Amino acid sequence: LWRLSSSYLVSDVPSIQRSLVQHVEYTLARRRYKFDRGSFYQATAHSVRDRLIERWTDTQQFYASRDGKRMYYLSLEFLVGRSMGNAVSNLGLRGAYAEALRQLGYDLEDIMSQEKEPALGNGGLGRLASCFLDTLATLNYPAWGYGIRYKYGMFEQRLVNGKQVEFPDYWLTYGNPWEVERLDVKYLVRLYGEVKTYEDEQTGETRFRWEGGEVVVAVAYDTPIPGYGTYNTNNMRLWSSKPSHEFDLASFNAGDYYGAVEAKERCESITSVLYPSDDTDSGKVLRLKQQFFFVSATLQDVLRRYKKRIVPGRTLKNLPEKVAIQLNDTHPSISIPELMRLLLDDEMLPWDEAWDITTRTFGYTNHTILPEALEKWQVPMMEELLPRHMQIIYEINHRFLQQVEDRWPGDNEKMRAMSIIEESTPKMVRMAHLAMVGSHVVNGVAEIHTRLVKSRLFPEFDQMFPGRIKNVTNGVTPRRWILQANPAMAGIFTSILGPGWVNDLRRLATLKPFAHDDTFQHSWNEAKRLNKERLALWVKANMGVDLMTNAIYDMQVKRIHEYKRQLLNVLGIVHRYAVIAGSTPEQRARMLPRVCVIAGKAAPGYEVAKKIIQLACAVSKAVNNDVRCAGVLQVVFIPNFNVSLAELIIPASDVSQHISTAGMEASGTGNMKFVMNGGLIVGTADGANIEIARAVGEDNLFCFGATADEVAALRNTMKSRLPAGDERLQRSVRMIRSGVFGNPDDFSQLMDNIEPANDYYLIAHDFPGYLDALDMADAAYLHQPSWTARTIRAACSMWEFSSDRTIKEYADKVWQMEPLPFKPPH
Ligand code: 26M
Repeated sequence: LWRLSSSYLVSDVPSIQRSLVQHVEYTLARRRYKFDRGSFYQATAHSVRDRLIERWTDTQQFYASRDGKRMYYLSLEFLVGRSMGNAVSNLGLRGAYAEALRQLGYDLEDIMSQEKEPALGNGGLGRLASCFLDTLATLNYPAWGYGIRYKYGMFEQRLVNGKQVEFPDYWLTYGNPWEVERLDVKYLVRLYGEVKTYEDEQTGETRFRWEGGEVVVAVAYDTPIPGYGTYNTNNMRLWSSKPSHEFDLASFNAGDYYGAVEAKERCESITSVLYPSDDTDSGKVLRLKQQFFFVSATLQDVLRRYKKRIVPGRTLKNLPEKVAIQLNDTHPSISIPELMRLLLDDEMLPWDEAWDITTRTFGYTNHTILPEALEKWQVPMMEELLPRHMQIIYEINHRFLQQVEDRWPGDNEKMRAMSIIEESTPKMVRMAHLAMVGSHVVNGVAEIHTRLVKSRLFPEFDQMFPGRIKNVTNGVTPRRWILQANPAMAGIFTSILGPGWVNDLRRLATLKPFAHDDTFQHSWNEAKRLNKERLALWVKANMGVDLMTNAIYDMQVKRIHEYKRQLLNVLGIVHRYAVIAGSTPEQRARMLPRVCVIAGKAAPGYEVAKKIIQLACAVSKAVNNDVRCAGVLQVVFIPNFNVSLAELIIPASDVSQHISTAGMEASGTGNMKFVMNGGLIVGTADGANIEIARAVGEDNLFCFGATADEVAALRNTMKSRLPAGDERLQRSVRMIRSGVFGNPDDFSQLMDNIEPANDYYLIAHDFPGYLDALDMADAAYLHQPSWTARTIRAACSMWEFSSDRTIKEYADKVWQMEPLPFKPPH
């Protein structure tokens, strides 16, 4: 068998074409047919998949044969985006596939656009997880992603009468050629039930066993994650829930047919839908079920793999030497009591040993300090769903509070503040405290954010566990965010540097001396123009709007949230509109033409965010239909922002806005993507903006607004001493309130919220500085050769924001893990 299967697929053009035709005939079962692009996409995907699978199974076999340390990235979200472009480029087969398709009368780009992207994440946190998987494979780290295979991903956003309407995203309609269903890899997951106590026959100690309740089956779906320029291909394992057979029998025998069917449906519903909120904790029991379901299956899988390798003298005590588990926010933090339960109740380890293993295995990444986003679970809910875990959490807390008492004797205030249990009615489990106590490293995602985690979120913990909180600034993968998204610019880099820059972004720095070179500038500007035209074409085809391409492209694309201040952007646009409307045709002819792009989804229940979208659409309509704005200003709200649209939008930008109220955006990762693609930032001193400014030069980031420390002070003084309003802001508010953009009642709440007494996000406070920053950017842009030089130098200074740097830092500071490159057999 081995000899028969040990030959590898050939990937020259004729071989690829044969494989395409075979898949059309035998996989899609279509013959003598003129097939549409959708079917041809399917055939191409299967052909590419075959080539991934060889490398994937080889890599996994190789990892199994070595005794390296492995890392598991646990995340409720992976925002993978489309796979085909990534796969052909990471395999080094883009040229071959393009040619094979061309000869058959198809265009690779066009075929790739047929792919429906899996949207198994909300935004930054989920996309970060996917960038990390790309880098982990590229750098040959033996690492897997674990998550949930939601049937319905992030909702599809449509604009109906200028308002967001959500539609379900059933992304599996035409199947998913990138995954392999592993019907043989399945685990039982228990929910509800009760805890039985019994006496250990040998030691006489009291032991616990969790029994009864409902048992659900977790089935594995694996997706290969190819590295760029390496043979290593990692795995992303997503779990899907199915009813279990045991469970069937019990219910059906009880004679309640309908009840039994209903219960089966409930099992499948666990992995039905992604929660579409990235800013508030819903506290819903189904969400807790999702978390526990995927954590339980994952830990069983991880322990099974660890135990399969038999090494003399090795026990579970050695687990942290061979396994690192990273928790992507608190969402998978039920892992901590679950691993404790497995070690205590199944493996019969004493508490201290189990706790030592657990804390040395886990690392926890914090992505927010916003109180409303911090996960808490009601104790009564947890007691019912996970009774044994609740006992264990109480025990963890009890022992932890003893340590607090030792450190600060008699300080009840410290105990109350640090306790894992919040003494409210009902009592709540604070998952961030649990994750903090149960991990050996806790990291923030940008320098300022880590500083705030230490000073505001966990000050007492930072004293108690000095050095446990570390910073690892986020990064994004240059494979997707430069090479794939911006072929025009990537082509320039490759023509000068060869392809090596893609996994060594430092090399771009050697181009900085050419920033003023005429030919270099010319091709750089050509690339930007091409990217604007590419976007304009899409906007025309999908929205019917003719965008100017000779304009400055000013963009803000990200989830819609009050703290991200899309409202500040819209108010700035209204101000610009007022200025245009009040000027003479001669004055207008001298203005810098501008295209403003806004895109992003609001959580379905977040009314204020939805109103902001409505206002943006209303302003867009008024501006685009006003002849006075023709050739001067256009505004578009692009619907259904997702990874594929980001790849189209970002490379077309000249300036992008990252204007959160300082201290509120943990890092941001869009900011990095824009600068890498030859755009500059208008932004606040928040998140990774601060580090980006340091890397590209402070004068290349148009910074404004209160700093994080000032924000805190301002919020306290504002209510007593109201600042004088800015005349320009007041005029914009008056326009909105007077109905220039439709029924003012729709926007009265938004306008009330920015009255000085209510202005929690400091929109009014930062407005003048914001306009100044935009003016600075415009002035800089008008000086074209120097603008081009700035964008070149900035883009070529971004190496530290490659997720390659980020992952090396995690490997070093958190995982203590080495690469394990696999040398191909041919
Ligand atoms: C929580 C409870 C119930 C349902 C959903 C959630 C939830 C889901 C996603 C909460 C937060 C979620 O994501 C938060 C997020 O995306 N944070 C962003 O993380 C990025 C990567 O670190 C940072 O760059 C952003 O600044 C940060 O906002």
